[in-house]
Amino acid sequence: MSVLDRWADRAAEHPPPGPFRAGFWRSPLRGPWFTAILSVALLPGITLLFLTGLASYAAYNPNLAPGNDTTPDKGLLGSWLPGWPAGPSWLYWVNQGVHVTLGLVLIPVVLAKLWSVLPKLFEWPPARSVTQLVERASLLLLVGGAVFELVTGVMNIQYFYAWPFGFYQAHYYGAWVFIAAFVVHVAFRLRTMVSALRGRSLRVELRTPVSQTFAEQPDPDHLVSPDPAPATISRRGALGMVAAGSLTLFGLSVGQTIGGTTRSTALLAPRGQNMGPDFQVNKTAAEAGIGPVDAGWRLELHGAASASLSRAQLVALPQHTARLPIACVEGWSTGVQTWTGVRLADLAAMVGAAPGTSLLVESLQRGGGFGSATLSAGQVRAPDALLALRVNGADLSIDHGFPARVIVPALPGVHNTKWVTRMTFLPGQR
Ligand SMILES: Nc1nc2c(c(=O)[nH]1)N[C@H]1C(S)=C(S)[C@@H](COP(=O)(O)O)O[C@H]1N2
Ligand SMILES: [Mo]
Repeated sequence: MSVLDRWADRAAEHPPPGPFRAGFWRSPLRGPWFTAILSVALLPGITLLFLTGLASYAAYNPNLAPGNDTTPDKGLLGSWLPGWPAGPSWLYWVNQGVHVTLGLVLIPVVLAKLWSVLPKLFEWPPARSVTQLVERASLLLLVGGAVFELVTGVMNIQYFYAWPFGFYQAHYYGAWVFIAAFVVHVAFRLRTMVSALRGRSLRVELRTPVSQTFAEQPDPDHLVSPDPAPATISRRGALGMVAAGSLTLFGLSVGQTIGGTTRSTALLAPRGQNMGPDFQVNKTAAEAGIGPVDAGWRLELHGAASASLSRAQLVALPQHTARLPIACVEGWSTGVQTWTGVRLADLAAMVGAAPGTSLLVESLQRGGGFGSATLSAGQVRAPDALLALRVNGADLSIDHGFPARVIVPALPGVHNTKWVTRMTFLPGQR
C-alpha cells in the first residue's frame, strides 16, 4: 500500500463537514445517465463552437495581414491558419451567427452539467492516485476554461469591458486552454458516457413523472447520492427546464443574426431595438467623433503610383452593385443590402498595384480603438469587393460611412471600414 493510499484511506474516514460529506448531496436526479445525457448536447455543441471560433479567428486575420492580427506571440496557435475566402458572401454571417447563438444556447446546458457533477468538486479525499490528481487538475482547466469563455463571450457582445486584457486575445487563448482540457476529458470519460447512456432510455425518461422518479443505481464515480431524497422534479422536468432555458436564449437573440424586421425580437442583443432609419448602424458618426465631412474630402490612393480622387470623380468611375450583408463578430447582421460603388480591383489597377497586393484601409476616424484594416489580395480581387458610395439606391448616410466605406463579401464586419480617407496597396504581402 503506497503512502498516498494510506493517507487517502485515513482522510476518507474524516471528511470535513458540509458539502464534503456524501450525505450532503441528496438530489435523486444526479447520476451517470443524467450527466451523460447533457454531454450528448455538449459534445457536438462545443466542437462546433470551437470550429466556428477558429474560423472567425482566421477571418479576422485574412492571411494574418499585419494590420489585423494583433495577437502577441501567437506562434503555432495562430500562424497555421489558412486565409479566409472572399465568398460566398454569407460565409462569415452564418459562421458568426452560429458561434454567438450556439454559445448562448449552450449556457443552460453547461450550468446543468456543472450542477450534475457538483458533489465531485467536494470529493474527499481530493485524490486517490496520481492519475486521478492529473484528471482533477485537467477539470480545473475544463470548468475554468468553459466559464471563462462563456463569460468573456457574453460580456463582449454586451459591450461590457470590465477587464484589463483584450477580449480577442483572451477569448482566443482561453479557447485553446479549454479545448485541450476538453479533449483530455472526453478521452477519459467517453466510455463511461456511452455505458451510462446504455443504462437508461431517454424515451422512457421523457414519460416518467415525478412520482416514478428514483435515483439511478449506485455508480463507481459516486455521482448517485448514497441517501437520495424523494424527487421533487422528474428527469423529464429538469431536462425540459434546460431546454426551455436554451430555447428562450435562442428566441431572444437569433433575430440579431437574421437581421431585418426580426431584429426587434432580439431583446437580449445590446442594440437589438436600434434599427436606424433604414437598417442597423452599430457605431454612428457622432459616436465615432465624425462631424460633417468636409466638402473638399478626397480619397488618397497609393500603389505603384498615387492618386487623389474627389467623391464626384469616384462616382464618375465604373460603378458596380452587389447585394451583401455586414456580419459583425458579435453575431448581429444588417441582413443583405444593395451596395454600389467602385470595385477595389479597379482602384488597384488605377494606381498600378500589381495583382497579389494586399490593401491597407484607413479611416477619417481617429482613436476609439479604430484606425485601419488590412484586406488580403484575394479580398481586393473579389468581383464584389467595393469601395461603396451608395446603399439601397441612395448616397451613403454619414452613419453608414459617407463619403465612402469598404464592403467585401464574407469579411468580418469590423474590417468594412467607414469614412475611408486613404487606401494603400501593399506589395509583397499575401
Ligand atoms: N471607421 C469605422 N469603421 C467601422 C467601425 C468603426 O467603429 N469605425 N465599426 C466596424 C464594425 S465593428 C462593424 S460590425 C461594421 C458595422 O457597420 P455599421 O457601424 O455601419 O453598422 O463597421 C465597421 N467599420
Ligand atoms: Mo463589429
